[in-house]
Amino acid sequence: MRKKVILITGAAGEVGQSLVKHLVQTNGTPLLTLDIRPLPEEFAGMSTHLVGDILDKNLFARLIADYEIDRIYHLAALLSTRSEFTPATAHRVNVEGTMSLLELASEQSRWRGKSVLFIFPSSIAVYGLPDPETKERYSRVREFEWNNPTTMYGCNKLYGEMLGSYYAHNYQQLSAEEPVKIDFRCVRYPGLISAFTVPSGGTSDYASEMIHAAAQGQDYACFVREDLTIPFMAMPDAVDAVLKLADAPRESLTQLVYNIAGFSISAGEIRDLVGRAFPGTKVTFEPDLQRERIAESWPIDLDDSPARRDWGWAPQYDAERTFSEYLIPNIEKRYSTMSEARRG
Ligand code: AKB
Repeated sequence: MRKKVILITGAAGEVGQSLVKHLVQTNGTPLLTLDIRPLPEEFAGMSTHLVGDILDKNLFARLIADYEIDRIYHLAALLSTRSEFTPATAHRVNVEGTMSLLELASEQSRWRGKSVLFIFPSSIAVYGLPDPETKERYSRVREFEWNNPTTMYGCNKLYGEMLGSYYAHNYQQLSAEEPVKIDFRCVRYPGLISAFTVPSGGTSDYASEMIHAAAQGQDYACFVREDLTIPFMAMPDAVDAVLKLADAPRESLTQLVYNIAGFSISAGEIRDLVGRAFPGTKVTFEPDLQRERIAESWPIDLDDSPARRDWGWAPQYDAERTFSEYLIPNIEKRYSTMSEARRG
């Protein structure tokens, strides 16, 4: 008898940890979590956790044999900066890894005679605005505009979206018998900010790095210039979005890929909020022009009206509330606990 589960890849990552905590409280289906890293101790008993590589074909054969996978949150990915240093590895993880998961979902859909729901987090990195003037003119981009990614990661995510749409609409379209197709759904995330985890390998990381440095009383040199603006989102909204999209009736969706906006903010405005929360911390702007160019090619904001219309998306955290109610209280608790632990 195969055990019915929800599969989460990249579960030890930023979104993964928040999603596991949420699903354990709200969804009765057991969780099967997969990551190349173990989950932190506090997650013990919350899921069946597999430390493994999404490129490991043997691992997938085991998953197919042992589990009935009802839903997949495919979060595993190398982010934009990391991917620029190892583009070929990024392609393998971000594209071939996604292909393996789509094949797994199709195989399970065929076996169950019922679509597997496949949630895929894409990114603002699929966009490529050619210059600051165009970025100003198209300040709130729509899903079909400027899909010209300038990074390996952006290319991987855009192709991942297309692969998901293929498996959902056109998979095995020449076979005599119509196959049971997967139910693929995707959100394009802005930069995400968590109070409980520090990001690694992304270009939007400067926001979290600045906040977490200030919380520890450390000065921070920001690698993008002060007035550079891109959209961000608080982690609770990021988790809420994929849960809401996953629970939306299929017939209410008019597209498979959705922008979701949080708040659009410049690096200087983040510095101001950090300065108010942690008076005395020093933030300087020492742009790394190569990394800055990547963020410069990303939009100022996103038009997320289709998500609002089709599945009732509405972010709960604007910049003010993200800092005052989510980040500052939790980050202060995190670092005071850590320093107490250090003092032993
Ligand atoms: C990155 O910076 O690479 C990610 C993203 C915006 O998708 N945080």
